[in-house]
Amino acid sequence: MYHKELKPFPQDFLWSASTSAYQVEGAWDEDGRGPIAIDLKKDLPEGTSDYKVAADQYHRYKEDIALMAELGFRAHRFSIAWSRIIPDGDGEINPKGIEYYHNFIDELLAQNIEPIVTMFHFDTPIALDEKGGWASRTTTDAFVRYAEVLFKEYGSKVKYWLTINEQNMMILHGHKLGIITTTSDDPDKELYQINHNMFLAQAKTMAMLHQMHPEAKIGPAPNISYVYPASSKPEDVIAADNYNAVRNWLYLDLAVRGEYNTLAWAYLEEHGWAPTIEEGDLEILKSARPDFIAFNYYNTTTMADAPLGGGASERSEDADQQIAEGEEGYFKAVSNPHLQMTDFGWEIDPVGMRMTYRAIWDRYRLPLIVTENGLGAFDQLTDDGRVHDDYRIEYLRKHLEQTQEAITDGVEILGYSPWTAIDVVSTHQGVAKRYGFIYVNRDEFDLKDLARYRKDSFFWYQQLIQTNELPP
Ligand code: BGP
Repeated sequence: MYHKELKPFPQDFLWSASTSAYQVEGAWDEDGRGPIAIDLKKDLPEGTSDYKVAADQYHRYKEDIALMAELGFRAHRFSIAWSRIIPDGDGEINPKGIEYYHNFIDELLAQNIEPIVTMFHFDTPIALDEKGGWASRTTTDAFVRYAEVLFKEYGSKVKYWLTINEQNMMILHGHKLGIITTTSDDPDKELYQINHNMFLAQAKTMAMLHQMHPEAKIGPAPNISYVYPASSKPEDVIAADNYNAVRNWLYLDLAVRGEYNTLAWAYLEEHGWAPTIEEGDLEILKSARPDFIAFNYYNTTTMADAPLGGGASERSEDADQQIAEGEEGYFKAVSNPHLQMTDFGWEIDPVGMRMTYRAIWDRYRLPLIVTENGLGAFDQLTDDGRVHDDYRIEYLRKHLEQTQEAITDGVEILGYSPWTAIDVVSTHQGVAKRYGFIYVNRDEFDLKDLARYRKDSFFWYQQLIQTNELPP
């Protein structure tokens, strides 16, 4: 298939960029916000900042939104911190937290920027962790109550809702990121119970929004990336297919079809990790339907057959949300020799993004929104008050070219919201790993003046949004 003419981006395409509360807001113990696990984490990777000040957006949101408006965002994806709204997760509602997000959303709307709200981005209130965390249905119920508060407060202002950010990465890599706590002596079994409880919370929440605000839209936001076989060897293809089931389709089959993926379920049973399913659970899972699928995409994964004794991954030690762990006897994660890597060892695969769009669309036929994609790099602020991040422009351009290819292939895509609108603290690699269009003047431990600077990518994205096409 060869296209001479690519279809244009739709006129109402949601050009956006993303952040998450704990990575951008700071003000970690102000105005009644309750603590989350990562606030108190003692063993942050060496040399990396904590999240207590982050980009200080809590105090500077007006300035940040003015910059977003200047850039031309049509939408902005951000998350609401559960522990600002209900500090201990399931107790009293905090009026200051409610007010903050009213102000934030009103400011976006005043600038004609459509809010895309993530309800939960890695930040379980610690008081709930102490009651058993997501392994307990106390947390599931608490989440549904929190969702109800959000829908009552903001439901008439917010059209696009995302339930849970990267549930799959919380299950597969949550320990490494310090965002999931397990207490039992069979942590993997506990993780898949956590997973099940999150699916229930998500399904109930989607059904509730549809009832309370039929005009609003809601979807899941996992990290989806297509899994390639290392070769055409049939055993490699089976390994890749199995990992696709465990990494990707388990999450979307539940969110969209309300059922466990067969291959993933077989994998869970074989390990003794199948969750306890209580009476009524399957009906709850079946009762909900998302309006769209949001997904985060950074790169693909490549898997080979994994005979016992052959190791699980070429890069087990580096494993994180984009460097797969693999599992001996099941799938062995290997590097893809056709791809380059970022400064942080993540493979770069724009064509894989087209493949990922196609795979999700083929399977579910729901409109898609990209809620993360982007390049983490060691940006340098230069004397002219700019960051010359041509490498980021290149990265975004290539992924958007493939997005246009996918649109031309017939995939329905509603919007693109790269990571990040403004520099934030990375999940485990500090402040130095920057993604933003807007630079924040601080280092790992020196907060400097936290001033904002426009990067070259800011002006590039501005032009793109103005013209609705990739700049020449
Ligand atoms: C995703 C998360 C984000 C995020 C991004 C980049 O997994 O949803 O919260 O930070 O990846 O990852 P990192 O910060 O590790 O570079």
